[in-house]
Amino acid sequence: MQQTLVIVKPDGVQRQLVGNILSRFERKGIKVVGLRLLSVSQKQASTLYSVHKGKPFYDSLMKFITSGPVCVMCLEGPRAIAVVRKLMGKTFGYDAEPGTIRGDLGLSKSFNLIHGSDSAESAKRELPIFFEKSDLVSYELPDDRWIFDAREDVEEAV
Ligand code: 3AN
Repeated sequence: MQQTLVIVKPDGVQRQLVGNILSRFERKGIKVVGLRLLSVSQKQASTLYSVHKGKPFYDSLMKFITSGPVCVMCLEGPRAIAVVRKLMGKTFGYDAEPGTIRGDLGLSKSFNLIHGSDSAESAKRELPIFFEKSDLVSYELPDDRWIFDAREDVEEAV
């Protein structure tokens, strides 16, 4: 099982798309194990986007992510990191495939609705910015055994 960080960015919260976005992950069979609505602090934002420091869009990215409430989630499932990235679609809404979150719901370059960890290392680094271990829950769902065949081999970095 992998855990990954998803953020519905300020544009998604303002446009009341949290439910729509969350339900796509739920329908897929991915489990929500942490969920919070919060305002991102400067410190959290600079840690989250440390890899983009120095890039031309860094300042506007920082301004945007701190501009209003966001919904942060810890999502869990087999191959969750890659699956979430697929459901998100390509970075820019105008470029993202129909059927994906960005492809269906947005057309902007900078207002792109959602962040998702891009690797196991990123997830490991990003989750603690918003969640303590004790914020996350572990639970079984009745459908779990129909969503994923436990005999399947899943090789993944956690
Ligand atoms: P993704 O969110 O698909 O992982 P990244 O990690 O390349 O995309 O970029 C992080 C964020 O930086 C994006 N979500 C987007 O908001 C912003 N961004 C990336 N490239 C650009 C760009 N060329 N112009 C404006 N914003 C950008």
